[in-house]
This record gives sequence, C-alpha cells and structure tokens, in this order.
Amino acid sequence: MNKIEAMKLAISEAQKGFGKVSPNPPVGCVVLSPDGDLISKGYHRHFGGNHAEIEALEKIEEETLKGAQVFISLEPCSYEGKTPSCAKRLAALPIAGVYYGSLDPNPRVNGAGIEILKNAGKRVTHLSECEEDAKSLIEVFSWNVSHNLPFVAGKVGITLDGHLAHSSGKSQWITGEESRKDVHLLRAQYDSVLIGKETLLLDDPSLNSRLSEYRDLENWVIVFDQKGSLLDRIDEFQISKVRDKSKILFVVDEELKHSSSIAFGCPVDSSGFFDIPELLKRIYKKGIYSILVEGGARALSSFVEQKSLHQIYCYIAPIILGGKSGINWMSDVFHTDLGSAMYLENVRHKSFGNDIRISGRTRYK
Ligand code: AOF
Ligand code: ZN
Repeated sequence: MNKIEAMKLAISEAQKGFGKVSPNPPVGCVVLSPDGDLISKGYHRHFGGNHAEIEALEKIEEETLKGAQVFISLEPCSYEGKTPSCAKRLAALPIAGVYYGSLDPNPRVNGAGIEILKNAGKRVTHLSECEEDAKSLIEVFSWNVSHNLPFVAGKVGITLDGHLAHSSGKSQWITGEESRKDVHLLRAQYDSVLIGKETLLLDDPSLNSRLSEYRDLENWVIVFDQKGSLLDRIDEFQISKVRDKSKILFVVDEELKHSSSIAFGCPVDSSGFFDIPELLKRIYKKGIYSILVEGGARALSSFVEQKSLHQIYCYIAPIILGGKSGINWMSDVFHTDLGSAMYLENVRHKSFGNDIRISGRTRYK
C-alpha cells in the first residue's frame, strides 16, 4: 500500500464514526510496516471513547511497530482530555514516522501534537495530496471550534432546468438512486435534518440515514412551524416513527402559547422569518452541532437570506420539466445585499449515476 492509499483508507475508517463522535471530529488511523504492508487500522468510534490512534495501536506488540509508518486523518492530539494525548503515546513507540491529513483546528492542539512528535525525533509529514478530503471530513468540527455555533449545510435535488419539484408542490424523486444514497451518507454526518412544515405535510419524509452502517443512528429532526399548527399531529408523520420524540424539535414563534414538549421557541422578525442567528445559538446550547437543511425553498432561502447557510450540496439530474411554474429553491431570497450573485468557494464536483453534485462553501458579502 502506498502512502496515498493508506491515507485514503484512514479517511474512510474515520467515516465509520459519523453520527457517533459529535461534537468530536471523525478520525481514522492506519499503520503500515516499513514495507508498506497493512499492520492495523482503527477509528474514533464514539464521543468520549478511544481516539483513532489508540484503536489502531492497542493490540499491536511494540516489536511489530519498529520502523512502522502511522497515517492519521487528523493531527494527533497533544493534551489529555477525556483520553490521554495520542501524540505523546505515538512519541513513545518505536515507529519511524507519522503522516497526517489536516491540522487539528482545536486551539488546544493546532500544531502542538506535531511538535511533540518532532521533539521525540519522529519524522512528521503533512500529506497535502489528501488535505482536501481530510479537511472536508472535519468541516463541522472546524466550524464549531472556531465559532461555537452549529455548522449548517443545505441539500437540494433539482432538474436540469432548475426546478426543485413539480409545480403541484408535491416533491417526487428527481435525483437517482446513487444520489439518494449519498444523501443518506450526508444525513449520518449531520446531527440534525431541518425542513419546513410544508415539506413535512407534502412529503412525509423519515429523514434518517438508511445506509446499513448508520441505521441505528437517531439524528435530530427540526421542523419550522411558526404557528405550531402540526404540533398535535406529530404521531401521524414518519419522522416520529423512526426516532424517539425527544429527538424532534418544532421551531415555533416564541410568542406562541403551547403545552407541547417538542416545541422550541424562536423570535420571528418583522418580515415574518425566524431569527436564524438567534435560533442557531439556542440550538447549539441544546447540543446540536450541525444541521442539514433539506427544504423546502422557503426554509433554504431564509437561511441564505440571513447569511446562515455555510455549505451547499446541489444534486442536478438530467431531467427537464419545462414550464414556468416550477419551484426555484432560492426564490424566497429577496434582499439585494447578497450582491448580484453569490459565488461558492472550495467547489467540488462529483457524479452519482447520471446526476452530478456540485458542492461548495458560501461566502456572504
Ligand atoms: C486525535 N484522535 O481520534 C480524535 C481527536 O476529549 P477527548 O480526549 O476525546 O479529546 C477531544 C479532542 O481531541 C477534540 O476536540 C479534537 O481536538 C481531538 N480529536 N484527536 O488525536 C482522534 N477524535
Ligand atoms: Zn488523540
């Protein structure tokens, strides 16, 4: 196995921790012999548990580690938190060197792990070829540690002519099987999925991840329902059949009188939109560190309008619906302070069957 293959394996190991490690980052580790043979691998399995390095090294005799190369998707931690420092552990082993995918953005680490290893005489190499993938793995964590707020991504599936769904409003499958599988992987990466009440009524989605490795995850669902009109009907919907009701939040106008345990108050501004920056603060305090906004157009637009959507995943299917009455997913963005256009950054393209996914980070003026 070469070093790129080893790091790619470490990154895919890390993904196994999606949905279980938040608010920690997912991390994977691979150990190769001096000849490039795979000795061991491991990943951070759950919050508070062993770090990836310890999972990979735990059962290996020190003798076997002589001259070994260790590949980690993230810089090893430098301090003792819930678990001892991985950098110190690695420094004490007879390994030859460490390759890492990205620096740990946690200000308590941020380079200090590398220092520990270098001071112990280990060769430390940043594998820049894999940095993009390693960084995207910890996108949520990086945002959380630098802003103390949830990271918010929007996901849309549209036709080639830009429609979100049929003009009747009833959403139907636009994207293909492979894209939908990718959405299930996204859902596993985010603590919560957010939709508007119209989407709940029309689509009655489950919003969980149905990939076999994440089936037991219970992600949160957040529903925008200002007047709380669906609060009493919660049992009718799929979202409450696949998860405990304690994992469902209906965001309602904070002025609303109600007695529902799932209602979550938020101020509404003069144009009738929720005050999203305030909502994000309240949601973070509740322990929800990331949100995937899955629609509809009004919910997505209100996040963009308030400069609170940080990442976009747009799946484009080779279908033309035609007509003028289709739904444009940004049609509720009215204010002009976005400028004439918003350009995404860190743009990536990926194909899923006949569909393509364009993703990128937003940058507001
Ligand atoms: C690593 N390997 O697998 C992970 C790391 O509270 P603790 O002890 O679990 O430490 C959490 C911090 O460790 C977290 O904020 C991040 O900086 C780092 N995560 N580091 O060497 C791992 N998950
Ligand atoms: Zn560690």
